[in-house]
Amino acid sequence: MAFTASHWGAYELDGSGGIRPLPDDPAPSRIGRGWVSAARDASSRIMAPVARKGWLAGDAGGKRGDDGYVELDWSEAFKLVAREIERVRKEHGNDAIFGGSYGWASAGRFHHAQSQLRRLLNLAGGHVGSRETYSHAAAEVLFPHVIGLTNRAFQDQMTSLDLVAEHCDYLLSLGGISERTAQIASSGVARHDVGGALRRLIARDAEVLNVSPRGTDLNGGTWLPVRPGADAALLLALTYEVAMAGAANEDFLARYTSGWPEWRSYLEGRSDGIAKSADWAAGLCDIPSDQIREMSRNLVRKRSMIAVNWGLQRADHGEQVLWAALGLACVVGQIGRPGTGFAFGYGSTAHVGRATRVIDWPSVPQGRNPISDFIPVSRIADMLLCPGAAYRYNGEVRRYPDIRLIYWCGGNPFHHHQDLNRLNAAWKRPETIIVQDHSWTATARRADIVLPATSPLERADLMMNRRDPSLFYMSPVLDAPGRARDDFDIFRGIAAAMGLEEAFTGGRDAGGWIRTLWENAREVARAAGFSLPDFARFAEVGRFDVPDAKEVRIAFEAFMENPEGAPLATETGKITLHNETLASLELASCPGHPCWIEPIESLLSAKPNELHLISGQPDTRLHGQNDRGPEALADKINGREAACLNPHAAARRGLAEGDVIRIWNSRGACLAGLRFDPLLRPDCIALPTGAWFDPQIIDGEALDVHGNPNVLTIDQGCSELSQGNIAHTALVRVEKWTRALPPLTVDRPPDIQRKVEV
Ligand SMILES: Nc1nc2c(c(=O)[nH]1)N[C@H]1C(S)=C(S)[C@@H](COP(=O)(O)OP(=O)(O)OC[C@H]3O[C@@H](n4cnc5c(=O)[nH]c(N)nc54)[C@H](O)[C@@H]3O)O[C@H]1N2
Ligand SMILES: Nc1nc2c(c(=O)[nH]1)N[C@H]1C(S)=C(S)[C@@H](COP(=O)(O)OP(=O)(O)OC[C@H]3O[C@@H](n4cnc5c(=O)[nH]c(N)nc54)[C@H](O)[C@@H]3O)O[C@H]1N2
Ligand SMILES: [Mo]
Repeated sequence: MAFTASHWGAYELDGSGGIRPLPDDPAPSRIGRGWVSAARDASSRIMAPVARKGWLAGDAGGKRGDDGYVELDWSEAFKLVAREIERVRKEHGNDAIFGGSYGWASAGRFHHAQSQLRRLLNLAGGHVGSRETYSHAAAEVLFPHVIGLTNRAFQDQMTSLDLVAEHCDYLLSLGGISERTAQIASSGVARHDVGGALRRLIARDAEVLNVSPRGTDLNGGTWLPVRPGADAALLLALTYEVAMAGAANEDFLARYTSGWPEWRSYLEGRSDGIAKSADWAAGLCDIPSDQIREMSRNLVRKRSMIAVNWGLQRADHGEQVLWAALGLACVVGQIGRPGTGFAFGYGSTAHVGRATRVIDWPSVPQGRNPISDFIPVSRIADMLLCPGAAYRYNGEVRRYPDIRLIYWCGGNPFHHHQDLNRLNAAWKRPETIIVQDHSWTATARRADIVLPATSPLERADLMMNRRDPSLFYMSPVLDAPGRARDDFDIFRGIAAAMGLEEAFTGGRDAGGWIRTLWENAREVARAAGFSLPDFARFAEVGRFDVPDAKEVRIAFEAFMENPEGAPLATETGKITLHNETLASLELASCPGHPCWIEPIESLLSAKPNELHLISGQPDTRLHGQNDRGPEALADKINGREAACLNPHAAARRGLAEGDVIRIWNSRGACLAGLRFDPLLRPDCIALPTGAWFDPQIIDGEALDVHGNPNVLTIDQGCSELSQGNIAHTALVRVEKWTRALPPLTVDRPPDIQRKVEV
């Protein structure tokens, strides 16, 4: 059997150019339905290497996004890129090259776009990189301080959802546990089983609370429509009420935590005169105080799990909600038992809380980056706009580098970044921008040199995900379109033009690398106690399932069993509820214990008619990927991304389902199609991410005519600690669009001149 794989699932080849979901995947993702057609869509695929006309003529970047291209031969493209990298190195040094290149690229182990890019740039003297992710930067920076674990290590030991399904009686879920987001797992997924665990839990008559502005964030249970951005207030009040009722688990707190007295003193209002009671929180989080008190009793009385999704910390002061939820779980004192305690990210991807062995499969060696400079990943526009400026990050004062050349491969900043109009201005500043992608994304349309990569459907590879027990040999499904080449081949050509070919390839072609990775994987398997077939056999059968892969886990288990012998790597060896290191930084945006800080924008300070924007992950695609495929297109209204609004909120504004609406604030405006959703707070609007950014000037105003929420979001770090993005913190207004509907431009390639001339 032949297979292929993606971040949203693994597939069998049907033998006639198509794919079908695995027969043993209980809930295949809808994203896969749009995949092959999106890859075949000639109007959105990059067919040949091109260079921007204005850039060739020496313009300074001002016309990026608004210029034509000329086609190049591959050999010319290689020379041009090599020459640019060498010029910038010589004139400005390697710390003027940005190779952070954040993004999800595709799932294969060998053709991993960022690994290939970094392998080349590292050989060429290095590059400025980036730290953390857009997914959960606040957690990545906070967790090492307060639990002594990286987010990755914590995820690896996350209490198994199976145990929650079996043992938990009271699931307090903040932001829900959604099968929409559980369609995805970075590096590939063979089974979608989050929904099954939830159904088993609900069938046991466990009480399940979906604390979220959207009722659809959890399938089943009771919906508590919290005011977005105010969950931290709810969590502080729950903690306060548990403590005031004399129900805090003092043994647990003494044995496993430090700093409870200081935090308690804040909760009681000794530092600021405000007791963080249910009565105080009700007005903030919009959940009645009686209900908060009842919840506080249930958390203690029942076997309870407090689960926070990733989205909650993608917000202003995102650290607080996480730390407060962890603190509450400590005060309740059920961490370390099966199915109870604290969890982060159930449902945010398919693998969080999955009860399978974690095995570290080999990957492409990236080499060593001689340049140590980096930025927190979402500070990209700040970096480009303010070279040399000082900023704070995780206890340091740092300065932004002066970037002259950007190389982006496998990511789409004009999808993922906030305040895209600001990024658009910042993006004009570097001397040269090189983008390598398979599709004409908004980022590719804003590059000076664009190199066409193959998509994973057009090459062989391996799916080996450390959190998934099924391994696949990925067979090509389609021929590469136009003159597209795989990333490895492109970098090999550039490396050759720089005299680095042998060092880059290590003497192997792509097939040789894939075979080598497999041989290394066989070693890993041997050490793990089982054997993998030889390469020829694996390529033939296409799939291997790790034997006895089931492994249920309880977070913090070793520490709980032996807090002195297996202390956490925090300042006290315990979970810190007050943290001296953080307190000593004296950051108003992230003090030394979990606290309430009103977000920069929220419904608490909104003007009449303003709505809170929820720009979560799209159901029909992965971010911007497959947006030109049929599954995503069929979901649009009049070709515009669909925004959901409560029918009452729509009626008050004279809006009907199917209308095209304009959503705007001081940062920007976009069009969207209107869909009704009664399970959404009436003061919120939900516009998923991922519609390809299509900014146009309409009657003198900048308008994204397609429906990308990132023209509306705020480009600011969530604190001076983590500097994570705050995508979920934004207010907007909405009105009916009554003027002529501007046609999209992202449905066709930019203007390309087929003349070969450099
Ligand atoms: N408003 C708002 N914004 C958000 C979020 C939010 O919640 N709200 N979420 C954020 C989060 S969590 C994330 S992770 C980011 C995601 O942001 P990104 O990861 O940047 O989004 P993708 O669309 O997945 O971009 C991957 C790109 O890689 C390309 N690609 C795929 N395969 C290959 C390959 O083999 N080679 C090459 N060269 N290219 C390839 C794809 O065509 C695509 O353009 O968005 C963030 N942005
Ligand atoms: N289908 C699909 N699945 C995906 C992805 C995709 O692109 N498509 N992307 C993947 C990636 S990269 C990531 S990082 C994960 C992200 O996974 P999540 O972060 O869990 O997903 P989001 O959709 O950003 O947010 C989930 C829900 O949080 C709720 N929410 C927003 N703000 C608040 C708040 O203030 N309080 C409360 N209580 N709830 C709030 C919203 O109602 C939203 O529906 O998803 C992954 N899964
Ligand atoms: Mo993400």
